[in-house]
Amino acid sequence: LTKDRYPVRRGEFAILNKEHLQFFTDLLGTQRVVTDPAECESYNIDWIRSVRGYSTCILKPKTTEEVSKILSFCNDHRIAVCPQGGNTGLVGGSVPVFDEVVLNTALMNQIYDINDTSGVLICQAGCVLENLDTALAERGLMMPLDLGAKGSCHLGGNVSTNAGGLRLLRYGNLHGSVLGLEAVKADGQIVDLLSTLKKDNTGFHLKHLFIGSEGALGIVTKIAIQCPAKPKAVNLAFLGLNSFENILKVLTQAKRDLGEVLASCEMIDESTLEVCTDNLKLKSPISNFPFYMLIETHGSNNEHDQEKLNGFLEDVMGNGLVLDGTVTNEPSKMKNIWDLRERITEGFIQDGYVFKYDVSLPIENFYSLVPEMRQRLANDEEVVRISGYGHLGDGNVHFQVSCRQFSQNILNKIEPFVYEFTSKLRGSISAEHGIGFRKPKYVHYSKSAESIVIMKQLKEMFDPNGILNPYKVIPN
Ligand code: FAD
Ligand code: 2HG
Ligand code: ZN
Repeated sequence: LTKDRYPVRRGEFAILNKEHLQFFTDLLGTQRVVTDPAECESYNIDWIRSVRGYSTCILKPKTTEEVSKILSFCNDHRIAVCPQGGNTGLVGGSVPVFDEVVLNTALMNQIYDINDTSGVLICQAGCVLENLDTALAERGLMMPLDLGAKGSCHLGGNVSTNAGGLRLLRYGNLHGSVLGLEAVKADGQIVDLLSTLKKDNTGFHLKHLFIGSEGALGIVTKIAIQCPAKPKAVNLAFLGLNSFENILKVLTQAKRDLGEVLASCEMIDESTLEVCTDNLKLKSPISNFPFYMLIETHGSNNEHDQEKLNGFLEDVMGNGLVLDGTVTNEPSKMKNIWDLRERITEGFIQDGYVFKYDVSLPIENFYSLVPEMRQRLANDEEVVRISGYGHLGDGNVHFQVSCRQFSQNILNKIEPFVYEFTSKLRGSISAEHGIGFRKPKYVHYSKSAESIVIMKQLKEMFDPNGILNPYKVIPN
């Protein structure tokens, strides 16, 4: 357990023994305490198969009270705990590093209330995002967030990572839409912050500490979230362009011409689209271009929206900014187009090993990492592709370098260069995926020394024994 798989040492935590396991099975029953090594495997490996732990015990509580009793016991006995939702996280935060007990929220999947008038949904943390969206659709509502991992990720995982996704441009991030939450601290104390109010300035806004804290301060158990009306009209355009300069012009014009109906503005470069067309054999509705944009509108009147969208498209195609494009409001065609964007992560895995960077940059510099890195790695034959895509409307690029297999040589050429580059432009080295296990030592590129001290003080206050997600989020 202490062997040097990663450049970290196992903390002074207890090794799980029979008495510990007895406590867990007395509390949850044998069915909800997984110890079979084959069954434990999938909880130990992340979605992109980039990190693995060696946990021999997966706990599946159903209630807040059970979470509280587990944490109180673990805290008293110095047992390290890895909180886990759908295990779709991309920074190694959701799987143990060594033998931490995994506390998985899959069975905490109750929807308590959907209020048709206020649009507030209250549910447990383990509800799968897509299931919530389906339940809301029957009531004319939808989740304010959408991401490619929707079929697996849990709302508690989304809240804990402050997930962004494909419609943040229109509906904002979770600091805005989460109205309240309930969390359990490391010592088992239940913190009730489950407000459903839109306005509540009664002192410090404590819920925000749990939104995006990646399981380091507590386990989120319940959430109240503001859900918008499901749009009556949805239209999607897929456009081909020949330069990033033109992408910026089209973005500016989309914001002006589409105004309040603009819901998504994503971009994909040619090399990224190929992971879908070549690796996954998906079909693109238009021929090949150096860049593509997906622009989705959400509105309440299809005639009005189409008029706006068509006017905008006539303009950007007429003046040569967009070379080709297709527009649809047919659900199956929209799904085919969104697959080209949402399945990129899956497609990249087939290249081999992927060095992933999730960066916020000033919009003019959104794509600048790609040409810069192509130059730096021009003579490296190990590289399969260097590409960029992502949430253009939010200034969040997903920059990727894929190789047939992991290469220390390539890694040394990318890091810390990519972080220095981002920091110089006052960007963020993690726009939406978080810090997890992969990035604590790089936090200083985006956070001042004083902020890091406060992060450490908060960790000490919420989790003095450091049992929650050790080795992650907080820099040494
Ligand atoms: P997990 O992966 O299980 O956990 C993530 C982190 O949160 C871990 O540190 C874990 O310890 C902690 N955690 C989980 N549940 C809790 C809880 N209840 N209480 C406290 N801590 C908890 N992310 C985006 O932001 N935008 C995207 O567009 C996006 N698209 C994706 C597409 C694909 C195909 C994939 C695989 C991932 C994508 N992600 C995206 C990353 C990931 O899906 C999100 O971070 C998601 O929010 C994680 O949810 P999860 O339930 O899988 O959490
Ligand atoms: C997306 O926007 C996700 O598709 C995943 O955030 C990005 O795989 C990635 O790096
Ligand atoms: Zn993303």
